[in-house]
Amino acid sequence: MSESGPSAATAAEEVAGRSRRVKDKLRQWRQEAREKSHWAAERLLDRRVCVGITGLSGAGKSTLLTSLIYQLSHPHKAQLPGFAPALNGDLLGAELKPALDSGLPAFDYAHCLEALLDQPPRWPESTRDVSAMELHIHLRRRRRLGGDGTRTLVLELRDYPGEWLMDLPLLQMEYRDWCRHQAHIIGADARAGLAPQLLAQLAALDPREPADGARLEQLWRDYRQFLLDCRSQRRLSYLQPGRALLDERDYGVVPMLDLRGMAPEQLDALPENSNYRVLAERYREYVEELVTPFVTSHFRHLDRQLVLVDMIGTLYAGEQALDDMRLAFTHIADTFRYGSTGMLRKLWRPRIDRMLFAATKVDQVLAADHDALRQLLGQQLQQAFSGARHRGLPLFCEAIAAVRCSNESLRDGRRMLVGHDIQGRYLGFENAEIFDHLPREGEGWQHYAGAAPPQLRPPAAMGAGQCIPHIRVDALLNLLLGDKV
Ligand SMILES: Nc1nc2c(ncn2[C@@H]2O[C@H](COP(=O)(O)OP(=O)(O)O)[C@@H](O)[C@H]2O)c(=O)[nH]1
Ligand SMILES: [Mg+2]
Repeated sequence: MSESGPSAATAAEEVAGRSRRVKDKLRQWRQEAREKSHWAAERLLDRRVCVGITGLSGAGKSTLLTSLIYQLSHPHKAQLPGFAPALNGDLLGAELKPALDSGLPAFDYAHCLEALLDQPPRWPESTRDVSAMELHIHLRRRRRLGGDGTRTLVLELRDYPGEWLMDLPLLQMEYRDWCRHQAHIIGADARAGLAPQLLAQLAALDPREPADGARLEQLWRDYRQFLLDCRSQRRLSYLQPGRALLDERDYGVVPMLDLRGMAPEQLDALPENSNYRVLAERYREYVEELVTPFVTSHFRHLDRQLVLVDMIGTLYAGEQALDDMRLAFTHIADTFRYGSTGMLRKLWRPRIDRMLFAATKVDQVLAADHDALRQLLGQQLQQAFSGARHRGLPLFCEAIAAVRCSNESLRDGRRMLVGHDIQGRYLGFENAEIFDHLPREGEGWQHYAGAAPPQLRPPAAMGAGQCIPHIRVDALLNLLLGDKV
């Protein structure tokens, strides 16, 4: 006998509800699969390319993205003779769309552009997080037999802090390896004299002793400050953990600088509450919860990688700063090394087929120095990447200004740069000449010491519907997309 009454009705409703949910889920899966296969097909057909844009804070990522999107979306105003579709009149325009697939927040183009075009113009506010967007670039397709058509190239742009890239080497190191790595780096000249007390404390931390929470917290605060000082006072690049420089969360990842005489088995056998085990656990958490997901959900989707470098700032900061930048490049090269070991290999078979480095803000120096800057960047890269069997990954380098803020003028027979400083005051200056080779001896570096060019304000004429002036952004576009258009 079948049941009747309210309870039977509820059961029937429940069954119907469940089947509806199953159907919805199936529909959603089918939709996702369709989108995914559409996405994969686009990629196969060379209609989609995913480009990662990174660089340490202040390298110029947001500004370049804004300029790049603006140039491609306004082909009639842009000056992009080095980018063939623009020169040939085949660049029809571009539309910005959210990168729904990525699950990442959208890049705030509207705000960044508003700042640049404001009266007086401003720089976009600094951001320290990852963002993504899609730029649908519309191109004219010329057919030999006449009757032109159009096609669209989807350029997916993912902007993330270069500080995250600096953490990739952690994937290949256990905590004890990282401690030794840091002891080696911290012992070298570049960091000498910065935080002698803290470094002595980190060396004196006994791995066996029970951890004292308050003390470790203080060490973390001091270590974080040390990293910030390495960046602000010495302009160093290779700083870990990278996220310490981006926010104030308590990551608690500090290196023990003296593990001599302790074999790995001895360290692992220490009690759970010992200094070593507690710090090793925090390190493991940092790597597992932050570095690994960055690679699996984000980094491994990239087809191309653009790294922006403040080469001018680093060069004028001196020899140590430049050496540290090369150290960072070497470790980036390592992560691309063919057959890299351990975690990294399990996580990631890079499909990146092209890697570009660009020195930014070159409008801060005379045009005669632009090429020397590119040469210097090239030399740094060659040294860092030589020996890395990075699957023959092709490297390219450029020197650009996303927004050209200066002009050249001749005064008493000397070339000068003229522009406005951040307060809007008109100024003229000459930069210390850049040579295409680095000084051999320490003394030669005097030439660059303290000669860093001033920070400039974006030019005011842009608001009046003119183009955003730039330097060699078209050449960069060509390296990035020339073979796809
Ligand atoms: N002169 C000049 N300065 C620039 C240029 N691009 C960026 N800057 C400066 O660099 C700062 C940081 O740029 P931003 O794009 O925010 O860097 P991000 O932190 O990498 O996103 C800006 O506030 C400007 O002062 C450029 O093309 N020319
Ligand atoms: Mg930014």
